[in-house]
Amino acid sequence: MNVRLKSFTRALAVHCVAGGALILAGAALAHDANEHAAHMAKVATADYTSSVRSYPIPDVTLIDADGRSVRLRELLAIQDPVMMNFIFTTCGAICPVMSKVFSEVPGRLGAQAGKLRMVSISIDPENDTPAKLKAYAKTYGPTARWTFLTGRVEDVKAVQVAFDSYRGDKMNHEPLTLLHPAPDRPWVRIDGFASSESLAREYRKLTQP
Ligand SMILES: [Cu+2]
Repeated sequence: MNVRLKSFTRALAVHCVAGGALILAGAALAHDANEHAAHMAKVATADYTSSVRSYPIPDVTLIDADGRSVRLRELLAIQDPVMMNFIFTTCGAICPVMSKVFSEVPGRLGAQAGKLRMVSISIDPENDTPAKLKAYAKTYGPTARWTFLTGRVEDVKAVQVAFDSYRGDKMNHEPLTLLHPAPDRPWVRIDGFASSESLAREYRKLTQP
């Protein structure tokens, strides 16, 4: 099985587990039961892979949960370390888990969190208005250093493409976390279901001397 298919079926398994229901139907579920069980086991161990990458940031202006314009290049050029992901508010499967994990990371890091900034970009901008993002953010606790972004469909797509996370349809999205220790450093891409402990560990590796 090629890597891409593997990662797709893993994401599919995640949907099956977390959603408690088969969200995707038809040909997508053609993988056999044993394989499915194996993938579920993998998910249960929360495996992930990390890789160092450079990403050109598209020059787009997005909108935060307060309706303010945010030029993404400026936001990501700040000196503070950034932890970023892609979510959408009506997701019943992996996004609630990823958002919960994000919400736990600062607490796990304590003082080591430093100036960590978190950024979550909606991949469903047609539905995710700033008001909806604001309500969603509230369910995950204090968000003073956590920016939720939405925007024009083509701009959000450009960002997903730039970070190699565009999968055509929001239901195909895969768990992904992007860590950026400083503007002059590369990104660390974390594919898979990293727990808050794992993200805190990866963050410490990047930011502690
Ligand atoms: Cu989701």
